[in-house]
Amino acid sequence: RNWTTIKQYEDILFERLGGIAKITINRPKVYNAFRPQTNMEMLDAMAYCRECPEIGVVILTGAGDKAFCSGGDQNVKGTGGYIDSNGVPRLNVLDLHKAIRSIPKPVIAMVNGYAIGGGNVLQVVCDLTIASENARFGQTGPKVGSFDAGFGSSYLARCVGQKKAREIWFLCRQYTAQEAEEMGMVNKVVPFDRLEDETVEWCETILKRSPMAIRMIKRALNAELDGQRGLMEFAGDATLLYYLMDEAQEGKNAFLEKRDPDFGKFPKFP
Ligand code: 2NE
Repeated sequence: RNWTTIKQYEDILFERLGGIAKITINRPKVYNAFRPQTNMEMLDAMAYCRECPEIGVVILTGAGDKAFCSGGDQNVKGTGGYIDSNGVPRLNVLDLHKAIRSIPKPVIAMVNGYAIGGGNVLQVVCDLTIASENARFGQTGPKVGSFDAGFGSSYLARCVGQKKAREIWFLCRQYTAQEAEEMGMVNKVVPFDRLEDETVEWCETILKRSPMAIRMIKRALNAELDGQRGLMEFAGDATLLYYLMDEAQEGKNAFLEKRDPDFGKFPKFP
């Protein structure tokens, strides 16, 4: 496939194929563990995807055939968080979770191997997950001195149920791709050499659908979990739709033309 590079980074690849963007964590020596810089680069790429009107869907994956992402890079974990090049401790993968939830376009995790710890949380937070047969899933926090009590717990439980979510976190076991699919953590499992084809096919199908309809559905499904922030994002899109109507234009035009608005001509739907 002829992916073209959108922008060069150190820790990730950022490519495009028509309306599909692909972000690949490219740190195979550490099984695609992330450091603060990795997350900053992914945030930058996500911001590009959000702004670019031609991009309709984003794939998140890992380089190679071993790992999607093995979570936070334990080599740079220090006191207070993952230490970046300025010596500042951070847990900025949480900003990436927010960006994945907030971007009004589907984000698909293409899980090509281990999705462990913060790597599993990343795939959980994505809208859809397609995994290869060799993929393995699991949390390790309570084994290695960490936990994700955010989306990595609450949204995981929405996907797999409360009992299974507690099992995943309390026991820190690994699960096969098939087990992950059966428990509702993965949409589809395919052989490794089919992974990208299958994911691109899903993307192409999504790209044929109404972008506004998909946007509103993502917002509604998020709002159910995201409380006031979810409602705010949903409301923002309701306002966007209103701004596209003549009725909203009439209010603005009347103000600029220094006259009373004539809203009487607009229908009052049942
Ligand atoms: C992923 C897993 C299960 C793979 O096991 P295996 O036996 O197939 O490979 P190995 O030898 O463990 O790993 C291969 C290389 O990748 C490095 C390893 O150190 C090893 O390097 P070399 O010895 O060959 O030089 N590597 C793997 N994961 C790494 C990591 N996270 N950081 C740095 N180097 C890593 C196995 O490797 C594994 O269990 N990895 C650790 C997973 C883990 O505990 N991640 C952190 C969880 S905490 C977290 O991510 C988190 C959170 O809980 C809350 C918020 C944010 C983040």
